[in-house]
Amino acid sequence: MGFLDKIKKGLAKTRAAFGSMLEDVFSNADAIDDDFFDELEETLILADMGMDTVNKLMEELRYRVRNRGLTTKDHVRFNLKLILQDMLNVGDTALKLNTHPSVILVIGVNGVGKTTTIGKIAKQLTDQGKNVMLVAGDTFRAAAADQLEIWAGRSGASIVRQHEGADPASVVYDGIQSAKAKDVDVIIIDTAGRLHNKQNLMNELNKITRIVNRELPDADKEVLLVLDGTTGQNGLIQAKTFKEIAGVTAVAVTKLDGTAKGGIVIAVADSLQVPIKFVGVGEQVDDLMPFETDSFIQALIGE
Ligand SMILES: Nc1nc2c(ncn2[C@@H]2O[C@H](COP(=O)(O)OP(=O)(O)OP(=O)(O)O)[C@@H](O)[C@H]2O)c(=O)[nH]1
Ligand SMILES: [Mg+2]
Repeated sequence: MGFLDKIKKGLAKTRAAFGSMLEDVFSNADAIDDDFFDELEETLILADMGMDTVNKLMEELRYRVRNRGLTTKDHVRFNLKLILQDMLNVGDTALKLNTHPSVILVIGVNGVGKTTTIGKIAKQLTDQGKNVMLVAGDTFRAAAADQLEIWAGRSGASIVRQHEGADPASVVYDGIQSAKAKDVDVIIIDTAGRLHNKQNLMNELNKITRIVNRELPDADKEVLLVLDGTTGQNGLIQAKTFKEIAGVTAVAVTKLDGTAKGGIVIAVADSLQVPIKFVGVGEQVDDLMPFETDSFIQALIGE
């Protein structure tokens, strides 16, 4: 299955809801007037694009209609697409991993899909011939490292883990030493995502980051925030908190196959101003797609 077909399939629920509503808004409009704008606005909000992002988008669209003399529905539709694309274009969508080793620190609240996403990314990197090491920085439960180990097996990555309850920063330290000895290309660090105590989480992530920066000062580092696409506006609030405490450089939005509210991807990119680098569209190893703005918009709202 090609990239576009796969993302279309992954976004099927969103397409069925949002895409068809958008079709209706355009086909029912007699003119590009206030009624049209109101209905469009409502549709975007229902797709979970978030108030702030929708307001910004509507303002820009109205401006263009007024000042660029957009008179046909096709022109307006085309400009809507361009504005959405602009909103997603907030940085490079590819991971920057040019140093040996380079590091991906993966963060996010419980159950969003961190470990699964790590496994899928590891597979993509090993398929490119890279030597990948997974580090079990989620020491909260033994099962977390076991789950990571299964993904290491599936992807051909190595793994560094310690006992349950170990200090995550010490596991990361071990991982880095081992990675240096083994000529690893990419180190991917799993973390626990208990957000109910922000201070704890902040301390833990700070400690991990300090170790990474001290041991690998010149390495390329990505801080990948994983968000569950089905949690809607709640996910957006989590995203803002993590951005504040951890200097997020990349976002993966998972479980888009399970939601009709895929518009959240646009809200996240726009309000965080951090590029979406992956979208998850299923539980299998190849169900994580490197993000492509144009294909995403095409899958979301059609030609
Ligand atoms: N449908 C679907 N399920 C997904 C996707 N990504 C992850 N999942 C599922 O979400 C569940 C949680 O995934 P994990 O990877 O364990 O999440 P986590 O963030 O590591 O969770 P904790 O370690 O408990 O914090 C699993 O059942 C995954 O199979 C996706 O893109 N689509
Ligand atoms: Mg996990």
